[in-house]
Amino acid sequence: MSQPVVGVVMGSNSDWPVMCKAVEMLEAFDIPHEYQVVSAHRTPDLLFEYAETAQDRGLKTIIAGAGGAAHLPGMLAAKTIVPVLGVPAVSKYLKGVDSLHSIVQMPKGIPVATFAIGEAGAANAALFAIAMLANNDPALAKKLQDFRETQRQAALNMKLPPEA
Ligand code: RP5
Repeated sequence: MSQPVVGVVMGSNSDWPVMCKAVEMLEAFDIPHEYQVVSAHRTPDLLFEYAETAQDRGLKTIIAGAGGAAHLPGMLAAKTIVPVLGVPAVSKYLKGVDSLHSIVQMPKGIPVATFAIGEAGAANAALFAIAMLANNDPALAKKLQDFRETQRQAALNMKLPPEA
């Protein structure tokens, strides 16, 4: 795959079942990407290095997923001007509400675009990254339009009540 333009990071491999939905979406759209574990509290030096090198390495967006006291997206955003898209992971005890509040409540000045808790948030973060890239890529914009059309047709074909 060519030079990654989207980086997907997560605080733990336990976030993979959620964050793989972002990776799968990027793969479906043939977006050059990379993914790895970067933890704000377990590997803070790696976090700094990742954020500090992101722009020079060609990343246009970073999708960051974390759970609990989810400071990974905010800390990345503090260290790079590459846009950070935050995905709240589903946490064991508070079911991701803690993650959501941790990520969404960034103080003014250092933004993190925050998505829904869990798989929908991960997939939508990827779609949002794709939409930003599509601003300068007509072929990708067409793919995104086709994706929307597929969903439109699926909704139009829905039967009620749903079949078991
Ligand atoms: C966060 O702590 C991770 O993002 C994960 O959601 C949560 C729990 O991590 P593990 O204890 O499962 O490694 O850093």
